Amino acid sequence: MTALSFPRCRLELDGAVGTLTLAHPEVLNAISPEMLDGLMDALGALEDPQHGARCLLLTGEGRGFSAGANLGGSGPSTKADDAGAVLETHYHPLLRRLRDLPMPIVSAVNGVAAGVGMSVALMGDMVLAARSAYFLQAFRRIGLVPDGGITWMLPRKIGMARALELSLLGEKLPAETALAWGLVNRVHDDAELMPAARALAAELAAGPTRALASIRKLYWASPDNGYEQQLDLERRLQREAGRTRDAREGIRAFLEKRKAVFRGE
Ligand code: T3D
Repeated sequence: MTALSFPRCRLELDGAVGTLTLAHPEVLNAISPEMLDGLMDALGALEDPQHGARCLLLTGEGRGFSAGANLGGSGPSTKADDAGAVLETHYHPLLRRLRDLPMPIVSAVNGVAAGVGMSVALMGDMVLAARSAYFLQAFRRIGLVPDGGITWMLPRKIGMARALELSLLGEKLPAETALAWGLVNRVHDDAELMPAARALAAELAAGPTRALASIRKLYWASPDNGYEQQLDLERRLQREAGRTRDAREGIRAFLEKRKAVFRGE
C-alpha cells in the first residue's frame, strides 16, 4: 500500500483502489481552499498511470464525512462582497474533475455530510452510508443558498418536492430515509461501512474500467440530452468500448464459460 499526504486530505493506494480521505476531523472535515487544493493534487496522483488506480473511494476521517465549507478562517463570512467566489476558483474545478474521472467513484458517508460536503459526497456513483450518518442542506441555516451542483443533482435524484423541502427547511435527512428516497445506494451498520465500501470499490476496480468510465459519461450526459442525442452518444461510446482489450476478453470469457479477467485496457 502507498500512502500519500496532501493538505487536509490523504490518498491511500491499495491495489487498484485509491482511498481519498478528507482529513480535518477537528472541524468535521469542513472544507477550506487549502483542502480543495489538496484534493485536486490527490486526484492528480490518483490518475497518474504509474499507480494503476481503477476506482476511487471517497470518505472522511473521524465522526463526519464533511460539515461543508469551513466557516472559520477564510470561509464565506470573510467574503461579504462575494461569498460565491471560491466556488468558481476552487469547488467547481474539483466537482468537474470528479464528474470527468475515468474510473468509478464510491462514497462512504461515515457521518454528517452537510452543505457543500453533501454535494461532494453525492459525487459518488455508488453512495454508501453508515446507519448513523445524515445529510444536511445546512445553507439556509446560515442564510446562504445550496451550491456545489446540488440544485442540479437533487431534483434529478429525489424529485423537486423533496429537494425543495430539504433545502428550504434545512432539516437532517437520516441515512435510512436517504436510502428510502433513492439518494444513497446502501446503508450499513457503522462498523461495517468501510469493509463494505472497500469490498465494493475492489469489485469495481476489477471491472472493465474504460467501459465503466463511459457508463459514467452516459449517465452524466443523459439528463441534458434528448433521446436522439443519447442514442448517438451510446453508439459512439459502444464503438470505443468494443475496441478495448477488456471487451475482447469479456466476450471470450463468456464463450469459454469462465470468469473474465479485466485489466482496464
Ligand atoms: O465561500 C464559500 O465557501 C461558499 C460555500 C458555501 C458552501 C457551504 O457548505 S455553506 C454550509 C456550511 N456548513 C454549515 O453551515 C454546517 C455547520 N456545522 C453544523 O451545523 C454542525 O457542526 C453539524 C450539524 C454539521 C454537526 O453538529 P455536531 O453537534 O455533531 O458537531 P459540532 O459540535 O457542531 O462541530 C464539531 C466541531 O466542528 C466544532 O468545533 P469545536 O467547538 O469542537 O471547536 C464546530 O465548530 C466545528 N465545525 C462544524 N462545522 C464547521 C465547523 N467549523 C468550521 N466550519 C464548519 N462548517
